Amino acid sequence: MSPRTHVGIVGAGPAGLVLSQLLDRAGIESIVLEDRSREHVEKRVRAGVLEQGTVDLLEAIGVGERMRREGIVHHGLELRFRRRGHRVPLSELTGGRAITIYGQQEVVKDLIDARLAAGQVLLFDVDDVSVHDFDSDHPRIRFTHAGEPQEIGCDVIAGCDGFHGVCRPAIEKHLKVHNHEYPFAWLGILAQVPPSTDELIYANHDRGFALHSLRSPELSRLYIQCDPRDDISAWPDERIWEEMHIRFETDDGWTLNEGPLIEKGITPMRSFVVEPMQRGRLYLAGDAAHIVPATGAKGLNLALHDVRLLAEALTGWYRNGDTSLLDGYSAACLRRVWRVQHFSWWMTSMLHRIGAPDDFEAQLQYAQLEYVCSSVAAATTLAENYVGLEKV
Ligand code: RFL
Ligand code: PHB
Repeated sequence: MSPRTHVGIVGAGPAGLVLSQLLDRAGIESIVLEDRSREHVEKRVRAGVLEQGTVDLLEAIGVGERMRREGIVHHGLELRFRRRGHRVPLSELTGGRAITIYGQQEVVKDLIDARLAAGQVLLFDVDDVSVHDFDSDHPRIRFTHAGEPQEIGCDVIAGCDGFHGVCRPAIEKHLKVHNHEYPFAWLGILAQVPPSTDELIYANHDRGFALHSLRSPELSRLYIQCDPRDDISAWPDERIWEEMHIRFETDDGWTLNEGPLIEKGITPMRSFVVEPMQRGRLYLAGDAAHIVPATGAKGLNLALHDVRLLAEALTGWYRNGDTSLLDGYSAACLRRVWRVQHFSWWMTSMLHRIGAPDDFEAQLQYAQLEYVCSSVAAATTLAENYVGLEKV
């Protein structure tokens, strides 16, 4: 007999771990399967900006304690162009809402600790994961663990295995796929140096976009737009800093602190959505179903919105057999997915340079940036989307 659980969750990223935690609190069992090691998922440097709603959710599920202590709350951000900075007062424009800077790998660490402390089954280093029979009432997940082939029977499979996972490909022939690749990528670094700014700086420059973010009072996180075909070896540390200095430079003598790099990598920019996000008893959540370009800082936040809806839907089904929320899961998620896709595309288009300096596209970008920085209505549009819309 293979072991059984209510919900078989593929992937221990933010989506899979939060789903498991939410289900546990509703008395629904789950097993989480992850193909990488615990050390790998706890060290993977990715997102850093948590919306107010994400912070509230993490607090509500009992994993907010360290985030409250170590997370840094930001009430504004800077748009920098034509060598000048312009502050967007996020909180002032959104009735006091804010963002919190707290690394995704810290969120993942807190969630893994909570899952294991609650005695939940969370298997790392599994291989050959495959999903079966989700068109029936008895879905199964097969995998290998410690060299042994294994199978889990469950009521429902949650595909939380990210963009390169196995769950979406298992149903992709039934889905409509929207894919838009941008002609640029981000080169991201984590540097051991106090941030040169108190608030995030999004810079539009003739040589391309640059972003100054942070992780702590000692750690800076910075990105520059680069060619998606670039190899990281073409970017020695000195070249990266030189380019950053140029793109962030202002007329009022702002300076950029340099320090040793702890991490660097190149990430392509794409917008991707599949519809619907479900097939039979297989439900996709997070990056498995959609990717947004990182300029809006939305991927992790959107992933957690999906699993909140999925947990609510599963809770209704287990409590009273009501399938209405499960049936409407994809449609409910996609409303926010498309809002966030639009915002992320808009931020990306406004800030990245594709053609020549001062060409038609660049002039449109400046017109839009000037508008956002001079009109309360336009600034509010940016602010309310950036901190996260309450209702979509
Ligand atoms: P994840 O985090 O990719 O987790 C999926 C997990 O599934 C595992 N997996 C498998 N497990 C079992 N069997 C298989 N066959 C499997 N295949 C894969 C993987 O190892 C992994 O552990 O997806 P999830 O949970 O949906 O979370 C999504 C977020 O990780 C992602 O959207 C964000 O990181 C995006 N993102 C940002 N989001 C924000 O909200 N704010 C930000 O500031 C932000 N900045 C970023 C970002 C992503 C970036 N990169 C590197 C893509 C900055 C960057 C540079
Ligand atoms: C980050 O801190 O990693 C970060 C911040 C803002 C973004 C994307 C990434 O838009």
